[in-house]
Amino acid sequence: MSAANPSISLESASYQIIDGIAVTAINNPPINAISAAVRRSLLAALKKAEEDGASLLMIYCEGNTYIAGADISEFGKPQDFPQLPDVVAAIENATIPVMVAMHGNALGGGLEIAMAGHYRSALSGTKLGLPEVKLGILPGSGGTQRLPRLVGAEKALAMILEGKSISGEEALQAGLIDRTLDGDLRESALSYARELVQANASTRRTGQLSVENPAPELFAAARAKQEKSRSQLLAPNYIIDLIEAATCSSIELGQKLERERFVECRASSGSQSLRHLFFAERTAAKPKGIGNDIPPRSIDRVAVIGAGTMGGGIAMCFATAGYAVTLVELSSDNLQRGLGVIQGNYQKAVDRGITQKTIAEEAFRRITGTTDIGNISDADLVVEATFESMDVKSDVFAKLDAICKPGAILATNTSYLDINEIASMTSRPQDVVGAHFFSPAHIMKLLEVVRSDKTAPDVIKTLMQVAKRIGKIPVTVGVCYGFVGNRMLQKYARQAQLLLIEGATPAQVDNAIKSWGMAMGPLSVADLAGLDIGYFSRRNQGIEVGSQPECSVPDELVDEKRLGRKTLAGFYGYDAVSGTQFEDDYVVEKIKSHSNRWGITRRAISDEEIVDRLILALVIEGIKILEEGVADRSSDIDVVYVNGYGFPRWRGGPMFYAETIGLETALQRIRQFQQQTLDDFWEPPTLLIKAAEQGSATLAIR
Ligand code: 3H9
Repeated sequence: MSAANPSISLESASYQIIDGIAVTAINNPPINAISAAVRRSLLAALKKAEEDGASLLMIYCEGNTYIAGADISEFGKPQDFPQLPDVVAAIENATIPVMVAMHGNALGGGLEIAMAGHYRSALSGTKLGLPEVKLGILPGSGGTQRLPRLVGAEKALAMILEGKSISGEEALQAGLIDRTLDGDLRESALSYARELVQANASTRRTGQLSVENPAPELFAAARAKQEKSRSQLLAPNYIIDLIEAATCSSIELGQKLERERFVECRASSGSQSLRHLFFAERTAAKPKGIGNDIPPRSIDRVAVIGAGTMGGGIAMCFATAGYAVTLVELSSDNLQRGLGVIQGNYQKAVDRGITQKTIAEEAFRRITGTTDIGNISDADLVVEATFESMDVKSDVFAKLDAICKPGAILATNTSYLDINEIASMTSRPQDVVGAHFFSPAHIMKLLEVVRSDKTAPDVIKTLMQVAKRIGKIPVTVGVCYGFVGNRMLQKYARQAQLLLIEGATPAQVDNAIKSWGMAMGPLSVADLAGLDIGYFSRRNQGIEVGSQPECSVPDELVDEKRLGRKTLAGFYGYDAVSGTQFEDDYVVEKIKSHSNRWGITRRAISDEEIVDRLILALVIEGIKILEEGVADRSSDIDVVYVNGYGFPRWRGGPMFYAETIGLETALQRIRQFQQQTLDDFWEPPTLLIKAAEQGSATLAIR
């Protein structure tokens, strides 16, 4: 029999004495983030437990997770007291032992609270980590000082620099926790608490431990790796400094330095961008007009039509996530080739240590190949990934309409084609939707979910949920040529071509934008994709060969069979043995001759102009997309760009970047380009003018 006092409420927690043990349960759904109310509740519980003469304070959380971190929505706003470092210090210096019981996600400030406690326990499936670096910050409440004292400098460095979580079992082995719990969290934690009391467990202060001497080269090697990664964020180097400081300084000194660095990182533009994306990605998962009341359809069996590069990658996404997949190809040869590529990709993942062999083999076994499209009549979701031609896709969708069971979702992976037209080939346009994956589909995170005029809301809801299950970041977009990402990319690529004709060289354009932070330059991207892709796309749009300044150079390169990297010649030359890219004088001379052809006097173009022309082209097209309602929100466009097009995360996406430099500044620069180029493209969009006139900091005005 246990003697329990009635439970009392403390703002965001409950408090109860059970058998002389003070038990406090934090309750701040959905993730028990450390809000000001949670901080106050923790201090109140501690004070009360000491006043009540409790033998121990046990802290755990209600709901499906322990504290998953500080409340990031409070960052950038005036902070309410007490601050987290004060709460953490009070817990460590408590006069009675404090035991923390964790489950779900024990992250960031949550783990920092636990490390300040004197005993730590966790359900086996708990994920424990300090992921702050992913938000451009560092642990700001003693994490960089206490983790190395518990698990050693090397493990702490790996955990904090990568921001990856470890399991309860691994945490036990590493010395981060003292006990794994099983079964009911509260009961299991209470029995551990009773054990501690019976054993007269004392207050053990992590801050008084010292860090075992790390290998001498540990920090130099970490700095060298960091240097190579060319990260523009402040946090990684500071983390290395702080863990090094933990090996030789007192906890007080270490924490003082940590706090200073934390505040600096939190205010940095890099962290603001990453926090913007954190919320943007979660908001994008909730398309406008698709409420919680809409039930999703049930998806078990998936079919993919086309076993080429895209189809194979898409099949892998579903199979890896546990779905049974039927892969359809026209000929047995193509099917076997496609299955071979899939198997090879799984093997590569095993060789690189990304997947375990058994998991990869199980996933591959979930894929069944067939050349008979009639075999997919029981599929709940079909993803068509055939050749990008309206004729081919119309034919496939007419067949699907005849074969598939009622209610099956029919998705097309088209990049450019009109999904309203594809849907009209069926008697069930409400079930037709776009599922635009990015290549390589089994790796790239972005999924554009394209809503046609008639797509039913539950189809969108289902696809958004399935996307999350297969590890994608989905964004709902409307129908237009190229949807959001490729439509913007075309304007960006066009500026790159015009810059060449006006005076720049391929390497100058690419280097300028890469130094700014893009993963690759537009001309290297064009060479990698193959110049023939753009060539055929222009012909499909009825644009005659070489008929415009922005396509005369690439059209001529294709006519000369310079198709890019695959032919070792494109905008660049490539070394036949090493594949190394180099600026090719032949191409530079060709570009100059095209400048002459168009009557353009070449001029020196600054890197600043190159960057502004390219990025503001994205911004203009993004704003038009917003005006037309093709994207629900400007933050959705940012999510598309950082996850699908190599836009630097630490700049937050093109729309956030425009807001960062100021909409008035963006407008002025666009007007300069309008005057300078006399190109209608630079006509400032109404939404931008309105936002700038109103002095708005964001594009979220209507
Ligand atoms: C930190 O701790 C700093 C300290 O070192 C020092 C301080 C002095 N704050 O992701 P989900 C919301 S920094 C506010 O969809 P899941 C999220 O927006 C923090 N809100 O669920 C969403 O809201 P909504 C270190 C947050 O199950 C809802 O919760 N910690 C926060 O897929 C559900 O989120 C981290 O970086 C937050 N910290 O994944 C962990 N976290 O429903 C960040 C979530 O309105 N969080 N929300 O859209 C995560 O990684 C995931 O949310 C988690 C759950 C794995 C916990």
